[in-house]
Amino acid sequence: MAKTQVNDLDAIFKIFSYDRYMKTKSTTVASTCWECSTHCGGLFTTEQGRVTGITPNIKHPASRGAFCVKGLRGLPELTYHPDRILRPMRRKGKRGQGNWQTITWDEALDEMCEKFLTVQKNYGPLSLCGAVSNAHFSRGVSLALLMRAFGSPNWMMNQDLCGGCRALSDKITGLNINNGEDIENTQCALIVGRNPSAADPTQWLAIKRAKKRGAKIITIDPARTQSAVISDLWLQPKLGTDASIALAMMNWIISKDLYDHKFVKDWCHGFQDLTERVREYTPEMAAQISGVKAQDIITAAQWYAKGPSTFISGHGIDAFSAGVQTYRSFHTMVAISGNLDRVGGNRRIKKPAGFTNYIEVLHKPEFRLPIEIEEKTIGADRFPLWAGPKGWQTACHNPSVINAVLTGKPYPVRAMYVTGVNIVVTYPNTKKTIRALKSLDYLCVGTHMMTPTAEFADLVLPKTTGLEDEEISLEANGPCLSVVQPSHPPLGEARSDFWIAGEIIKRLERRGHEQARSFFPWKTKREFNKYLLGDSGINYDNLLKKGYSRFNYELGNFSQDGFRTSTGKIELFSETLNALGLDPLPNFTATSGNARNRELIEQFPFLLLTGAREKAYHHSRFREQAWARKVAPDPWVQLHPDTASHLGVKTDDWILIETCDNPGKCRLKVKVTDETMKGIARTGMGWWYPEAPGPEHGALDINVNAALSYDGPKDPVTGSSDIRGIPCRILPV
Ligand SMILES: Nc1nc2c(c(=O)[nH]1)N[C@H]1C(S)=C(S)[C@@H](COP(=O)(O)OP(=O)(O)OC[C@H]3O[C@@H](n4cnc5c(=O)[nH]c(N)nc54)[C@H](O)[C@@H]3O)O[C@H]1N2
Ligand SMILES: Nc1nc2c(c(=O)[nH]1)N[C@H]1C(S)=C(S)[C@@H](COP(=O)(O)OP(=O)(O)OC[C@H]3O[C@@H](n4cnc5c(=O)[nH]c(N)nc54)[C@H](O)[C@@H]3O)O[C@H]1N2
Ligand code: SF4
Ligand SMILES: [Mo]
Repeated sequence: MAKTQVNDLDAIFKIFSYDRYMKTKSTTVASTCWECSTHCGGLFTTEQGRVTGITPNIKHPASRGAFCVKGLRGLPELTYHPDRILRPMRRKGKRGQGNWQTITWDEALDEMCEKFLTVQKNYGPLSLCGAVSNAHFSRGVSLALLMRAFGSPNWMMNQDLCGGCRALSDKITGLNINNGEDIENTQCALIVGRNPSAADPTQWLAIKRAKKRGAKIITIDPARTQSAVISDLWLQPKLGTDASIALAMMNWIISKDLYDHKFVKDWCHGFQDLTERVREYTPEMAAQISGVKAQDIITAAQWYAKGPSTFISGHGIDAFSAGVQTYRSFHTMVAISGNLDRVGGNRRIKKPAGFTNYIEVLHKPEFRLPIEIEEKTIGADRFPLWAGPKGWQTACHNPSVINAVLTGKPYPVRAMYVTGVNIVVTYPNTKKTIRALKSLDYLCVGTHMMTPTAEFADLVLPKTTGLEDEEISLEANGPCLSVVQPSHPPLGEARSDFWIAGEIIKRLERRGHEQARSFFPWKTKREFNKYLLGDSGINYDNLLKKGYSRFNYELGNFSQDGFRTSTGKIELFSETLNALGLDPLPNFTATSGNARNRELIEQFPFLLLTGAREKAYHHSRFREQAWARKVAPDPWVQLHPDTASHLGVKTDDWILIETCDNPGKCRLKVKVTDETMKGIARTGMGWWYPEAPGPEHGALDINVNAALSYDGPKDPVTGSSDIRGIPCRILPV
């Protein structure tokens, strides 16, 4: 994959150097890249209406000069791509046939409003559902509030496949530390299921600086990632067994009296229960479960306990059927070791007093539907901490929505507005997702490019890119606020998700639904952004000038801030889980892959790992860009040399992957490497070819989600499905 220099950050820094920026006579704004949740600060230079230079903003407190090729090339090439959709389009002919008619915004918005009202009248408001990536910048909030304005609590976000287990464990435990790693000051970085060199340049540069300073680096990953290579200690566990390692580390920390007595006494609930629980997880037992040497687990525990240590975690231990308890095992260790909210540890999320973040908007009483309606949110009955009124972001349980569309149970879902998410490619079971979309009465999709999801729409709306919009975001890793600001007006007739929501609200008002406005009181994005800033005292003009704003914060002020749990303490023993009849203590549960029976092992002898990040792509994005396809032309699957020779395949051969519970297949190109473990097929995600025949454009062929099921084992808290550790077989093409 890493064939060209384009993939090399240093080379890019040279091309887009400060010198070149200083010599350019043109307008430059200090903005933020929104292509991924790293949110790197950059200086965006525009000449004759086009962004011609992007330079990392070295002063930005969160990213500190980090940037990546997706922001440098992907973002501008997406914005100026000749195939970018720049006008609203209405379907002509059958769904998925690819015939479109350009229409005006007035026609598009009137149609969308009318169709949604018709479905609302025929099937009730709950039959309307939205879909978005998450409450990331304003698009998630805009979508959720728009659905509420129609009377529906139903919207999907893909966090069950992303960071949902981490977020819920964090919330249940009472930590509030998402993204607050203080890598700059740490003495020990514990990196678990995270591949920062591919996924997060800010984190990766900070880790390299920590290494240079002499901090210990520990990586827990079944694959030899770049962070494993630079680590002082690399633990290579079997897939999905990390909880056993964390529990054994705690066993050691407690039995050797290395925990933080004062913090445990003052602020932790259930230490005695936790002590009992971890007693059985000796390093030897965890070694048996995970395949990692007991001595390595002990060394990791010693280094981590000495601290200050920061826990850096990722998707590799999230988004699977034991995700929450795996995270609980590490999160409780962060607490008892005293690494919470200290210099060099894991900071709690800081924000300026008076500032409102996106998730808080979702939970404000003035924007809520009546509780008896919110309780009907799809999935709230099975996963109440995830979906519905008490849910993390109040969103639905996605696989249950897909089933509701297809079966009408618990009630019909007949119209959808999908924006900022490419669900045909990124949800497991592509065939089923397509079937669901095709069966809808009405589907509207907001997008930049014609994607396999947009192909099934009745109406396609053209979206602004991160070079054309204004947004505010709280960066926990700064901590700071940062701003995205437009480098130029939107091309063509592209509009923001916020604008679209506002226009639909106007139409609802005109049609006699005056209550709709109460869910969306802001007339402009600027007004909304000022609402977020509230009385924080942060000056909007200064924010625009610098691109970021720092604010003062204190560490470890526990008596002032407290913890948002029922006991007011960090809940090692979770009263919330206990009340739901779930295990209140962290545990290790074997995932479907590790608990296989013999028959399954014979038929599906390998384990599939999906989602390894590629530097040139953001999920399914940028597949239309020539540079990216040159860097990474095809979907690859890593196989260990022994596995490859057992199968009789070599690098560049194509193979088919089939998993134990989905009849679909995925075609992938082999890369033989000892970076990955024996018996594992390690691949990425998000593949489709824009040039392949539509409407799927390869999404049923080379997209790994075509081979996965969304109906398998689920995490009991988040309802997350296994997207790795799944028994699979490998067939020749
Ligand atoms: N270039 C690029 N960057 C991205 C993205 C992108 O698409 N492209 N996507 C962004 C998004 S939304 C996300 S969620 C993040 C995800 O990025 P990360 O959080 O880094 O997650 P992954 O790349 O899925 O996996 C990280 C590591 O977990 C390992 N792993 C897999 N299974 C296990 C296991 O059972 N135990 C342990 N300990 N490790 C395991 C994998 O081998 C991999 O090296 O990346 C973000 N950054
Ligand atoms: N098997 C498997 N499946 C996975 C994963 C995995 O590891 N394995 N990873 C999961 C993870 S972590 C994630 S985060 C998801 C990602 O899933 P998606 O969010 O579906 O992934 P993207 O390809 O980023 O799709 C975003 C779409 O929104 C459009 N878009 C981008 N910016 C904007 C905007 O500002 N407004 C609007 N309206 N549209 C915009 C893009 O053009 C693109 O079509 O996939 C999940 N699916
Ligand atoms: S890591 Fe890359 S894509 Fe993500 S915000 Fe930074 S520059 Fe943009
Ligand atoms: Mo994600």
